[in-house]
Amino acid sequence: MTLITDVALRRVLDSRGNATVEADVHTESGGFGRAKAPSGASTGEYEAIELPVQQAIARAREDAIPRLVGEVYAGDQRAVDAALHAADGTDDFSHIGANSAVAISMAAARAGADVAGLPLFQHLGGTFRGNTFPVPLGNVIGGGEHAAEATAIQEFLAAPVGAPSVEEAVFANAAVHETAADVLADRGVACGKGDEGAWAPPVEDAVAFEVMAEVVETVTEEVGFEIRFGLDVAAAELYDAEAGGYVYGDRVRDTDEQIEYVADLVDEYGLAYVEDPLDEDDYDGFARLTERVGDRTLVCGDDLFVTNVSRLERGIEEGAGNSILVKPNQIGTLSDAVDAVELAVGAGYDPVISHRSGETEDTTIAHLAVGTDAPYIKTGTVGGERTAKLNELIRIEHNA
Ligand code: 2PG
Ligand code: MG
Repeated sequence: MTLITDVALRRVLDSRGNATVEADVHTESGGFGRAKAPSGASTGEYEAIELPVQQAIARAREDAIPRLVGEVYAGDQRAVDAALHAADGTDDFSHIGANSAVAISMAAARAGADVAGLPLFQHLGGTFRGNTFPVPLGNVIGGGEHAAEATAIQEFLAAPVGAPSVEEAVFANAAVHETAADVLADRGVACGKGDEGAWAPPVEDAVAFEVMAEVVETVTEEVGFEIRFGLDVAAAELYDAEAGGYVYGDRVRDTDEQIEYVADLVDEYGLAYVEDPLDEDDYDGFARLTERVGDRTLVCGDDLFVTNVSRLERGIEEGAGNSILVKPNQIGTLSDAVDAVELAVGAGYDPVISHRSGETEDTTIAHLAVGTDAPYIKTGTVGGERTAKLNELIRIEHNA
């Protein structure tokens, strides 16, 4: 029996030193699941609402937990997530907080898996998935909202598309990260790291492109399989309507120029992936860019789609992008995240399961990526809260 008998919520630390919500779910037969909410810095305007942690915990205790304890089976994820929605009563989790909701949703999934004696990815639907694994996209150099005085583009990501295994891919990304520091040092650039462990050098984006091109070529030769790179432009953070477009230091690019710029980068550097190349309201710009380069790169919507099926439906209708970033805390529950994955796959969009810049040692997204057979996962290269997911992927690959 997986009837939920107790849900405990508490405040714990995330990787930025901020507070986040941890949930424990217990079931009748002794099943147990624990999960933690992540947190974004470059959050999309249309994301579900993260409340201050103590408020999120208090409201969930008052309104959500009574709808779960003694009422819902932990193994029935749809029922758990429906109860969370009913307890919240809004369309953006602004009453109980998406941080409480997602922690409870993921902890219940873990409790359900525990009772069934299954690894979480199998409980989440991975039984029939075959032997494929997601390609890990790893943040190597970055700036934007994740680091001060660094690149304008938020993330330069290693994409080990030719890796024969997750394990090889994870180590290739770590090698790209390490080699990037050497190449930056050779250029006399000393730097620290941003929120996700990527190098945060005080250089123009053009320098980061040169460094990434050199590094992926070097490491490709070393490992013997193809590594490309990609970007999260996080363009909503650069967009300033009053300034007339996308602000890169002293330079402003209007929408036409931005599309031209990104399309040229795709061809010049053979980019495998471009996330949020345009503002979060610009479906038309996404569609125009996808028309131009969508046959040779992934054009991924993060702030554009916010893991929301309504926004994705509009994107599919308009041909905006060919890929969606999937972050469970953007939408609040695992069921909603899986709905977004299924809608995407049905429309030929590649789902990329993703971490947030503020993370914990929680590994749920590694299981979600494998369980839904997602072709990509974006979860950093180094740093404990990132390696927690990467090492879990290796364990899953090894059936450990
Ligand atoms: C993103 C994410 C993760 P944040 O923009 O894709 O890399 O950043 O969690 O700050 O939104
Ligand atoms: Mg993003």
